[in-house]
Amino acid sequence: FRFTHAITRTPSDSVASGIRAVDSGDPSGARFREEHEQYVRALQEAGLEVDVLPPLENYPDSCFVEDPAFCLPSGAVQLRPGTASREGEGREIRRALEARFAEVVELPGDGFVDGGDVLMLDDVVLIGLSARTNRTGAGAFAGILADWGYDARVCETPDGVLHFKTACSTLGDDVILATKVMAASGFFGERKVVVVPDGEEYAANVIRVNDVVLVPEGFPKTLEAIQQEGFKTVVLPTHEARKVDGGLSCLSLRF
Ligand code: CIR
Repeated sequence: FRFTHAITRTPSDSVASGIRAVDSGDPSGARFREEHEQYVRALQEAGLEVDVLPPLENYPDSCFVEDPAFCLPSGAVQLRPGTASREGEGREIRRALEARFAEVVELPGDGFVDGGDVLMLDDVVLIGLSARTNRTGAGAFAGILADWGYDARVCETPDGVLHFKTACSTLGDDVILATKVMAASGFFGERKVVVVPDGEEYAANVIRVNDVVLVPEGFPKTLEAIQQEGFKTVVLPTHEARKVDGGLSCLSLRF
């Protein structure tokens, strides 16, 4: 499968008040936008046409566009992020989805799903329950996926992990990158799992974009492990995103 498009959103200055589990200082909007420009360029160099949506000052975390939507070849789903300050982000991204997809469906019911909790594998979609994604939301989302011909499996995200994909990523067909805890979960069946070395857990969130894997800067052991599997890598700074618990996958919707 090759991606042709991505949707991103420029970080606002209000990202300084973005949600975080542990405070390591506020991110700077200006520095974040510089990192974001490099990110957009890397997606373009990987062959994608990238929509860059304008910043939303009313939504500090809205540059993390992965959470309010999920995109598949069959259509896009407008999700309902499971934290009060982000709930309206689904509405905000809807028009951008409609510009790219013939079918856009809103998550039915009153449950919550953050796109960061959804991992697409070759033949199955894993939905991680978390503080942001509840059973009602996961069930409703699984229903949409079933209509579109995908099998979904609902999994428990390990404790202490914000989103399911904070701790794992798809590197390629049947190859997963995961933290030790996630690797031990059994969620990945027979697939090969490359385990992120201790101390580099943040680097479990990478994105495979066509011929390259985008990897956060500052995690040399993980970088080497990915390269040893034969993948071409591009290293990107995510220092500002990280201050508000964001990673590379969170910053785009790819399809
Ligand atoms: C949040 O807590 O919602 C944001 N500060 C970070 C979102 C990161 N998104 C993701 O992992 N998909």
